Parts: sequence; structure tokens; C-alpha cells
Amino acid sequence: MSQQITPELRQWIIDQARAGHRPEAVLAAMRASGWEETVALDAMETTLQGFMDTLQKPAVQPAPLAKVAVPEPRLKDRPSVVMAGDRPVQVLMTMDNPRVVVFGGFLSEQECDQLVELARPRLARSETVDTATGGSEVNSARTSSGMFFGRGESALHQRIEARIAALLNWPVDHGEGLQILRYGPGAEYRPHHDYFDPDQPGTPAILQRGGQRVGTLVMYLNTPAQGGGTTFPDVGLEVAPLKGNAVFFSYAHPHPDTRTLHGGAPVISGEKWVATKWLRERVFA
Ligand code: PD2
Ligand code: ZN
Repeated sequence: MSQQITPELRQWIIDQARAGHRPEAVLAAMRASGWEETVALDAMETTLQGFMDTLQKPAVQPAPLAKVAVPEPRLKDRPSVVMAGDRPVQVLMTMDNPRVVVFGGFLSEQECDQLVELARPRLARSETVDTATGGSEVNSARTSSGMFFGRGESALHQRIEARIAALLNWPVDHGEGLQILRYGPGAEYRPHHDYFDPDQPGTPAILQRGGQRVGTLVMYLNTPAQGGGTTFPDVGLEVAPLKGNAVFFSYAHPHPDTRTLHGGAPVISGEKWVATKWLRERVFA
């Protein structure tokens, strides 16, 4: 008479495995209770393989995160200097994961000073977008203040925006207006991601205009005496804040696995001024 592998037998085999009994012991127990060796082995093999598969596969597979095109400088031929529209810019450092590129001499001294003087009378306590509501909230950093310029609001802005677009191969109309931040002594920008958190209820409203942020260019408008570097804690990287230099990073999907967590380290002495350009997936009108 042929022996049947019943659901009860399968469950019993799984229970033995769960209880930590070795396969040889389970086989011996089956043989002792009259199971033919080949049938017992077959039952164990098929049952345990199916059981291992259920352990490895989560019942609900997370939806794969859609990757999109991102801004990216043309660095395939490893140039030491790239032409960014109207200005040659040095390539000081590149990293692949996270994608980070540090540029030297992106802005002239005069352009830095002009941005600071245009922003100074318009500064207010720094705000960051609150994705819970879609509105704004004051950043917890102690003495930082900031403002947003409108895109293309002066010839200076247009020139710098065109340079960013040329450097990063990303259309001017996909960029937000420049944000200026001023940090006093002790001020910092705690580590954060620049993309909008997909799990926050306010995010869909924010994404209506231009989609996700996919890249950031932080430009240093002065050189603080001490402190104020831009940090990437996931990879132990700190970019020195040198006047006219800039750090670029991109994130193809809004997830921490992009390793683009970054912050502004506390300014120890002096002050720190930066201009930040955020680049969106689509036209930001
Ligand atoms: O000022 C910085 O170094 C910094 C750090 C992190 C700026 C930003 N984020 C930002 O503007 O998003
Ligand atoms: Zn940031």
C-alpha cells in the first residue's frame, strides 16, 4: 500500500524543524513509526523546502521604488575642470554611493558677496517645509536664518541658474529658486534628507508642483573661521565650506538607501552663508 503525505504529516515535519530537531532525528522518528525511507525523505524535502520559501519571502512584497533620471555632471572622461556654461569649474571630489561631487570655484568671490548682500535685508528665521501639513515650520537650529529668491529674479540669478543647469544637465525650469541660509556661531542644520518623505500626509500636495526633489547643490558664500562643514553621516564624509565651492548630491528615489542623509555641522566661530539649489523631477512653475 502506498503511503500518503498528508497535510497533518507536513505540519508535523514543520513543527519538528521549528522545535530544533535535526533532519536525521526527524527521519529516524518517521522510520520508527513505519514510514518507508524514500517516502519519508521525499516528504521532508518537499515540506521543508516550501517552509524555507515562506520564511524568505515576506507575505506582502514592498512596491519597488521607482527610480527616475537625476541631475548629473558630465564626468565620464574624468575631467579635472568642467565648463559650466560661462565658467570653468574644478572637480575636487566624486563619490558614487551616495552620489556626491564637490566643485571648486563654482561662484566668483563677487557673486558670493552679491548674493549675501541681496539676501541680508530679506532674512527671516529659517523655515523648512513641514511635510505633515504641506506648510512651513521653523527649523530647530538655533540661530540660522534664511530666505528664498524667486527663480530668475535678477540678471545675477539668471546667470547662476544657467550655470547650474549647464553643470548638472538639468533644465533651469526644473529648479526651485535659490535659498540663502545664514548660520551664526553654534547654529547647525541637523542631518536630514532633502526629498519629501512619501509617508507624510502633506507630501502629495507638495509634489503637485514639480514632483520630487532629485538633487541638491549647496554653494558656500563665505568661509567660516571654524566648523560649518556639510556632513554625510552615512558615509563619514564632511565637505569643507570654502567660499565659491559647492557640493552636489542626487537621489533617484526618496529613500534613506540613497545614503544622502546630510547636515550642516555647527559653526564653531564666525558665520556661515550658503545658497542651496534644489532640483525637481519636472517643471517647477
Ligand atoms: O548648509 C549646509 O551645509 C546644509 C546642510 C544640509 C544645507 C542644507 N542641508 C540644505 O540647504 O538643504
Ligand atoms: Zn539639506
